[in-house]
Amino acid sequence: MKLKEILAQKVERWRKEIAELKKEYGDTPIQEISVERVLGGMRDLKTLVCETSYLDPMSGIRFRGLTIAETLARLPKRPGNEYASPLGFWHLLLTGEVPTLAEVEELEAEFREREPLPRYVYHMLRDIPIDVHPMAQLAGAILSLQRDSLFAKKHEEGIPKDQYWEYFFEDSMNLMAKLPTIAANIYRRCYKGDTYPDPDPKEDWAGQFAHLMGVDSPAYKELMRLFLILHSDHESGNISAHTGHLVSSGLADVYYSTGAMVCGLAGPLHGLANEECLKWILKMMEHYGGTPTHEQIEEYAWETLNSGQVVPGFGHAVLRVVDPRYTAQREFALNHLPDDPIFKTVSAMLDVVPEVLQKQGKAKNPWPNVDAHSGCLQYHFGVKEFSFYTVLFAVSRAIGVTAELVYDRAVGFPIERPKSLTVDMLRDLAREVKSKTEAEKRPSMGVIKGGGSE
Ligand code: CMX
Repeated sequence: MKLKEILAQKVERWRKEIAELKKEYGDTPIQEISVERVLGGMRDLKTLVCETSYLDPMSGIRFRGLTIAETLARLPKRPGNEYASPLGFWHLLLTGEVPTLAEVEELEAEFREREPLPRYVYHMLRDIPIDVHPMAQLAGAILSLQRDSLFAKKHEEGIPKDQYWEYFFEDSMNLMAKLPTIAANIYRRCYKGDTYPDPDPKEDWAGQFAHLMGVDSPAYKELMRLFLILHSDHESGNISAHTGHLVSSGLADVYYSTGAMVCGLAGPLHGLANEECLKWILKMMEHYGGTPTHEQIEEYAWETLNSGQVVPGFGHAVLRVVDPRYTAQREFALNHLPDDPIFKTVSAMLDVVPEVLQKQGKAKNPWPNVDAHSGCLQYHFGVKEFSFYTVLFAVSRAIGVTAELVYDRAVGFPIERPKSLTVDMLRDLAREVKSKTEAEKRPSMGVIKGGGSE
């Protein structure tokens, strides 16, 4: 069955589920908010709904209830391939169902039809100075495609609200089909002498991306499949996913929302950490003249911390264990590049850096995250241009974000509009609540019979 038809069958049930939840528990409080949470980036506040994935602090990400290992095992693969196509994975995120190989191939064919870029996008990319960061180029190219948004057009014509999701879905299909071509175009223009391989109709979506970048080794295409699945979705509170969700809540279409998501991902504490981490490793290797010893990594990590910087690739706002996305990439490396010197350094960092961070005593999570590993794999296959790494992350994150956007419009989530207070108001409110709570806790003064005052 076609993906859109499967979705159409689900939408009614999703709407009913939300309506029932609201009716039955709408005014039930589920959490208290402390001042620390308000000042601390809203950590742990349960204020978002995300159906595509859930992040458990101790066991990591689950996509539609499946761990990474279960996801990789259950998605159908082309015969001879090590990893499944990310398009089958997109189907899973969108619908909650594992597709058949035939359904994935149908989606691949539909993407191929929607793949060609309008000429003006090529022209726009040609005119951007080559030293504009590839993430800014990517955001610009995505925004330029907004011209063709079906949702924006239909909304202007006045379609009813219950049809919004259909055009969010169509826009997502069109954008996702074009993203590898846009990203590869940025890569070839910035780093590969402005030369471009022709698309190969036999490739799947991920293989085509690698091919258009000019990296045709079968192992790299497998890495691309794995990478694009792993980086896609991490529930909806992270900066990039949340930005996409927030922007679309005002009914900005998929192009605006995904462009905003890309901008959110571009910060060094978020997606750009993959670029930062490999830079950190290579600088350390250069500093010590080769693969560093454990003692040298320890020294270098302390130098970084003592100069007031973070060790990129370590720590996480939610996770409290080694990121399973790191582990999945490590398994790939053990299979495909066990002797790579950068991989050996990444492995040694796992032995050393968490202990250093624990000794420093600031980071709540000293373990490596996804970004500690991804750069080393790209570098191994000749993709040595760090500034491009977050673009790869962004193409993957679009898989998760577009799936969330379609769901958001299907169930008709309203505009997001939390309340803000001034510092004085927050202090006054906190003072009032604190004195009330303390008064309630104080033991009541019993009346002493026959005593003095009443
Ligand atoms: N190196 C040094 N210090 C770190 C650290 C690290 N890797 N991770 C956390 N800390 C510090 C924080 O900077 C913070 O210090 P201050 O109190 O001086 O502000 C303190 O430890 C407490 O932070 P936390 O509650 O443990 O972590 P946060 O939720 O505030 O931040 C994150 C999470 C990811 C931004 C942080 O761990 C970090 O900066 N890591 C390095 C950058 C990185 O790898 N980012 C990628 C994350 C994955 C992704 O989103 O792509």
